[in-house]
This record gives sequence, structure tokens and C-alpha cells, in this order.
Amino acid sequence: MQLLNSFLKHHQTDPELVELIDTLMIACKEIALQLREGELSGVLGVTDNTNIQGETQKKLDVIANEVLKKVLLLNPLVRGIASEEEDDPVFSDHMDGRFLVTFDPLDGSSNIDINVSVGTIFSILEVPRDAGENSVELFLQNGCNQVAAGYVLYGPSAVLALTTGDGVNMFTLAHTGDFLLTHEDVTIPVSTGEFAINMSNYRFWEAPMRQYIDDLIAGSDGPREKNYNMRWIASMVAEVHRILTRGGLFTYPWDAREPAKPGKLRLMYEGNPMSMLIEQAGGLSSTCYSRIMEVEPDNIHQRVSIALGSREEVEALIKYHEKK
Ligand code: P6P
Repeated sequence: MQLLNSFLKHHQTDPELVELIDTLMIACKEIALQLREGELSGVLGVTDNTNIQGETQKKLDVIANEVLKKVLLLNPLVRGIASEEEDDPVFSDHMDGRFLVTFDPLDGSSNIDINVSVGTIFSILEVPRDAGENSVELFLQNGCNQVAAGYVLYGPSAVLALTTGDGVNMFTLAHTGDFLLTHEDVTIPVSTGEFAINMSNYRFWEAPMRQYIDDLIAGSDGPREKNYNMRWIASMVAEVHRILTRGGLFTYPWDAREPAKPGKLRLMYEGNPMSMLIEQAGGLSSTCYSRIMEVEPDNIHQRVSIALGSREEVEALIKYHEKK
């Protein structure tokens, strides 16, 4: 089994990017250990704080955020970080740092207290060449500018899914503390019979989304002429991992509960990194109207409607919205 570090070097990955990924994995290993302890180390449950998203922070949200922030800001390659759990970007002392890292430290954290899979999602950008002083503008780059993206899924096993722009590979955390290559050149099946959506929001969706879901549920009796299965884990990392592993469609579309927001999920540290992984594995990732990685951000915490997964299924969903 090949070690993460030697795999990246063997594939001529930029040595500074390799070093940054190693740093990220130091944090993720610590998070994995804290999660494994669970109730035993008193890290479950909530804090008295609410983050900028308006969500009650879990103890482990804060722990994961602090671990990632600490190790990244100590690395001279890192100019700054942006986190779901931080109101504003946090800059290091390294003004000549080459990279910016955005992350959701513990995605799906509503699942922690029920012992269901959660994950860390990360996206790596380079500081723009013409960058001046530290400002949020340094981060406001579209998803095509990402130099690397990935997640660590803390499930029955801890698995890193990583792309540096040359395909997707997965590495499993061994008891030795090493990430070992376990899935090389991951490719998403072009078609699928499985979709993931939170059905309780049905009445709030746009008509094309309701029609699309109605037709999936109609199965072989309906216009799609095949039966579908449904999943909803309420942990995007777990849903995307399933899709990378066996195909599928995941969507969290715009809904009328908060019509001013384009969607629930965040572009910079959920939509973009997951879209890079999905596209690098041969899938598609869309707002239902346009490619997510081409959305120009104007806010570090901006939200986006997401539909991603098996190419043919995302294309079918987009067609329902074109008819609109
Ligand atoms: P809902 C987790 O909070 C998250 O950001 C994603 O990981 C997940 O797919 C979604 O929200 C779940 O949202 O509305 O079903 O709880």
C-alpha cells in the first residue's frame, strides 16, 4: 500500500502543495482521534455559541476549527484561512505565503451526537499574483482556480478523497497514523438509479425540481422508465463519498423557505471543493442552471444551489430546468 506522501511525489505533485496537504492531514488525524473518543472525552454536545451561519456550534465544530486554524496558520506556505466557523478570514504572519485554504471543519455535525458520519471539507487556492494587503478579496476566486480540494470522511474508517487537478484518489487512515492509497483514479458511473435530497422540503422547491423528483418516484411507470432508490444522510461528505464510490445524484436546491438565499450549502468550502472532486471523477456539478465552479463569489459565506453526481443524471435534471 502506497503512502499519501510518496503517491503525491511519485505523481510529480508540486512539493509545496504536498507539504500543505501533509499539514492538513495532521489536523484531520487529530480530529479523527477526538471523534473516536466521542462521549468518553466529553466532546459531544453543543456550545452556547451560534456561528455566522446562524447554526448552534457543536463542541467538535469549535475543536475541529481550532485544530485546523492552528496548524495551517503556523505553516509559512499559508497566507490565510477562511472557515464556516469564522465570521471573517484569518490571516497568518506569513505575508509571502503562497496558499489560501477554505474549509468546513466538521460538515454534517448535526450527526455527531447520533454517531453518524461527518467530515472535513477543504479547498486550496493560490494568493493572486497582484494581491495587496490582507483582505477577503484574496479569497473571492471562482472554483476553477482551486489547485486542490478534498475531504476526510470520518466514518467506519477515516478516508481522504483528494484531487490536485489530475483525477481523484482515496487514502484510508491506518492504525499507524498513515494515509494509505486504497482507491486510485476514482471514476463516477455515468448513470445511476439513486438520488439524495431532503424530501421534507418538497413544497418549497421550484416547479422543475418538483417535476424532476416526481418523475424519479414514478419509476418504471413514469417518463424515466426505471426505478430509483433514495438516500439522505444529512452529511454532504457521506453523500459525495457514496457518489464517488458507486454513482448517484445529490441535490440541495434553492427553496422558498429563505427565497433571498440561492441555497443552503456554502460555495467556497462546500460547493467548490466537492465540485472539483466530482468533475475530476467524471461527474457534473451544477446550480441546476450553470456550472458551480464558474460561479463568481462576492461573499466568503455565500450559498449556492447544488446538484452533483453521475453525468447523465445531472444532465437530465438540468433539462427539466431548461424547459422552465
Ligand atoms: P438538512 C450539514 O448540515 C449540511 O451542511 C450538509 O452536510 C447536508 O447535506 C445538509 O446540510 C443537510 O441539511 O436540511 O437536511 O439538515
